[in-house]
Amino acid sequence: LSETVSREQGSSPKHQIKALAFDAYGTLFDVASVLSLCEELFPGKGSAVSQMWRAKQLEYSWLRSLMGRYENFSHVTESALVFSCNALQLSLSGRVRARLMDAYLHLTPFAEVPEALKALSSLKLAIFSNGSPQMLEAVVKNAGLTNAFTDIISVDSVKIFKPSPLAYELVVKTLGLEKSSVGFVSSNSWDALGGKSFGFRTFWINRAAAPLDELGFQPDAKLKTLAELPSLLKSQQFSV
Ligand code: LAC
Repeated sequence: LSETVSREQGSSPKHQIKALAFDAYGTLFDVASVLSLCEELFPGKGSAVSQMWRAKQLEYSWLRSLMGRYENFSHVTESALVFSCNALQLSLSGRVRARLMDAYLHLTPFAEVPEALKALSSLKLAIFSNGSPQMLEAVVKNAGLTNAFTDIISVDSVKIFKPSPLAYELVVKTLGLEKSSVGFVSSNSWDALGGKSFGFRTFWINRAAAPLDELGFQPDAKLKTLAELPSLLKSQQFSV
């Protein structure tokens, strides 16, 4: 009986996924693509810089959200770069700083992204990111993906970063849909779980075969790459 109930609920229009919101950094765009520039600018220290830079960028976004001291993601990203160079005792000239910040506007999309987006285009597709509107517009345009999305939603409108529920709420308001009709796609486990906690149907893209964060709940599905998403969504469970 419970199987029948969940199948009926699963196929009712109320529970149908009508839109997908994609995280940007690490999900659509490969932040590791700044690694080669870091290595060129800081020989032998490229991976240390890029790893600390990304970790601090996220940490600063969470610290600022908890403190109620929002600054946009470009500011947070630059502060994290300055900190990382200080911590690793590397000098950071204005010119190098500008080149590294510019790399964030030219991130490479993961190889399967353009085709996967095409295969999903019967749904409403949006980006939902911590990135500032200027950063997002630039990275999407430089990757040639402008036409793939109906909306580019930045937390900048609510001035708090993911995983605050106030941030995810912005997607619901912008798209005019119920939470349960939105599929949220992220390769950042903390973000996938943040979206799940908020009430989205959540797809965790786990390219690195990383362990899931221990928060006591699970995303709706775990995928290796975005290429698996179109067929998964056609399955009865998601009834697109
Ligand atoms: C983003 C970060 C969290 O795009 O990856 O929002």
